[in-house]
Amino acid sequence: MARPHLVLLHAPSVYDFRKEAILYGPVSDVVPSTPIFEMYPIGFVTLAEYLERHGFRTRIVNLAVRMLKDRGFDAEAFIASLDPLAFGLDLHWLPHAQGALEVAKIVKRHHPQTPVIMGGFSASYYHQELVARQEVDYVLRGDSTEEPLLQLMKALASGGALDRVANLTWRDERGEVKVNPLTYLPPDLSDVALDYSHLVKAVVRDRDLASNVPFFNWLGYPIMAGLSCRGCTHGCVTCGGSAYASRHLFGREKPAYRRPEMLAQDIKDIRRFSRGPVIVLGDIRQAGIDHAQKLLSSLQGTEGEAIVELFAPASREFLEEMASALPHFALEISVESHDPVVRRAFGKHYPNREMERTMEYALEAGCQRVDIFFMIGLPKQTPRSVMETIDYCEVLLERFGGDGRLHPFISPLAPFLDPGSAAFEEPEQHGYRLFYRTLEEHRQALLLPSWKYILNYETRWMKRSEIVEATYEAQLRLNRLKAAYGLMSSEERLATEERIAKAKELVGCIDRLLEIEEEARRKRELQALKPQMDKVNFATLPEDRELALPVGWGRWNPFWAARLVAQEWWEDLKGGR
Ligand code: B12
Ligand code: SF4
Repeated sequence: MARPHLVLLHAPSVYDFRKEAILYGPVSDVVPSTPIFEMYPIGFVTLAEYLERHGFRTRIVNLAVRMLKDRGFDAEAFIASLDPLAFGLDLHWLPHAQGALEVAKIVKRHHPQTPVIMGGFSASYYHQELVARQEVDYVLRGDSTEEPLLQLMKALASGGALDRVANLTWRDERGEVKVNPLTYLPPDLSDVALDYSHLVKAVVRDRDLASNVPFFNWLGYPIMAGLSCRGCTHGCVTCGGSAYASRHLFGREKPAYRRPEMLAQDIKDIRRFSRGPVIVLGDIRQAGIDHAQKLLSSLQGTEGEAIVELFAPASREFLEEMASALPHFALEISVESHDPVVRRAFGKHYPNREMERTMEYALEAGCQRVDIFFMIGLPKQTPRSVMETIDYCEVLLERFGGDGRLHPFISPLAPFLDPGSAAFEEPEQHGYRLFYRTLEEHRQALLLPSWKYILNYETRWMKRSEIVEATYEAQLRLNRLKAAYGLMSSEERLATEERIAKAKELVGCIDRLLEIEEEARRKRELQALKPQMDKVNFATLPEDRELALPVGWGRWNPFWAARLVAQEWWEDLKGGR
């Protein structure tokens, strides 16, 4: 195996999650990860592809999945065994503040001379605080760092000047922090490729399946993404990727779009080797309806499950076009609240009837599934309003739920209000109160024993304890409703109910233990609760955590995968690797 130039490491949100006694809460209920957020940013795939295209061998190591899969996996020894020219770590999502910094420290302990590069949305926000730490050498800012990372790798390989690397924050020989200008901000996505075949080949090249999988259950549910844009035209006040945040953080005035023909090709390429679902990230109408129609006509009749996001109501004609292009399409719609006043305060401006019509048109057009998402912790939202949202779910299920295609979800805005979002920057104006602001404060908060204290905010309308209580109550009621409408079996309903009851009990226990003044005893008693906490934290993980290829074999096109594997073996042989 040849030595990689760059190793991209993805840390769990809390490095020592296997030892720390923490009740993470339902923070990852609507994403494929567990609460330690083991999924790496898809940017890892575009970064790796870009660097390899320009001659820099890049290896992805999902430490979080490896630690989750194998309780005995020694992450530190593994890091010590690597020997690249540089390490890259994502601090994309702020919930990784503790894990990513701890991994950076381990890297420095074993490789004091090897540069540590960080990137991602949160790294961009906290770039100065990051490079002031000894364990971090460089931060690349921006939502598009493929080219700046290549410039940095070239400079590191040849001893070139660092002040010319775009978007770089670094320390000079005197330890002074330098912030290079944000000069790289591509206006479109023509130069990046979300090429998953790179992953398949890397598995063969590095003889390492577990390090490459994007999240724990990916082999069983191999969802892949098509990227329609970077940035967003919308202004949701709690979102760190909104138009407001992109402008302030990256100087992005409008999103960078992938050309429709290119995006259609990306999706068809995925289809060649995977029969799993493809999610198209970003509402495809953001660049205008013509752009969306061009994409749909290039996709005409594409088979397989395609998940499409809608950020606002859609017309009947549009949904019919969608059905003709993607006959097995599913929709994801975040309406946030049943109450248009709350929704407006959040930054979404449409009445319920328009979205209800959208659901009706979609289902009539043959949409396979409509997922509707509601959130807890919003401006102007009270505990009572949260319960009324569940009443509204019943109204929707009564109207559309007959054949099981409509699926409502409710989850808390947790663990953190996004840095860079309008609500984080101007909390009082949006009715928020922040408990933590700096990176270090968030890092420390992640080690607190309950999500009630990890939450970095409360609102004028709900205290942290009310957010926690309303979440469990709403999830309990929604669970019962879903069982009544045949969306889950009675065994599933009972199992979820038991888990929620256990979680509520643990929140209370932790509160009581936190009153113990003697630190050693407090820690000991919290530690004694860890097995029960983990039963709730990782309830969705199988007991037997082996990852093996055949798990989701039916979802793969074996001929195409075999072709990619053979190609890589051939390259291996030719290159004498
Ligand atoms: C798609 C998306 C998702 C997908 C993730 C797909 C994936 N694996 O990346 C899903 C739906 C699963 C998701 C989940 C979550 N998300 Co999200 N997500 C987005 C969204 C809409 C687009 C991001 C995107 O596609 N970017 C394009 C890709 C190609 O680039 P990228 O992955 O960002 O990587 C580039 C740069 O960030 C940077 N970079 C990243 N890592 C590194 C590392 C190094 C070393 C370097 C140099 C550069 C670098 O360079 C990359 C290439 O240019 C943004 C909002 C927005 N409009 O941007 C929110 C956003 C990023 N998500 C956010 C959050 C909070 C979450 C969750 C924590 C929510 C939750 N509680 O469940 C989870 C975390 C999941 C996990 N890790 O397990 C916040 C992050 C705010 C913050 N600063 O913390 C955002 C900004 C807004 C939001 N609230 O949704 N998300
Ligand atoms: S939450 Fe709102 S602002 Fe953020 S990416 Fe989604 S639609 Fe855009």
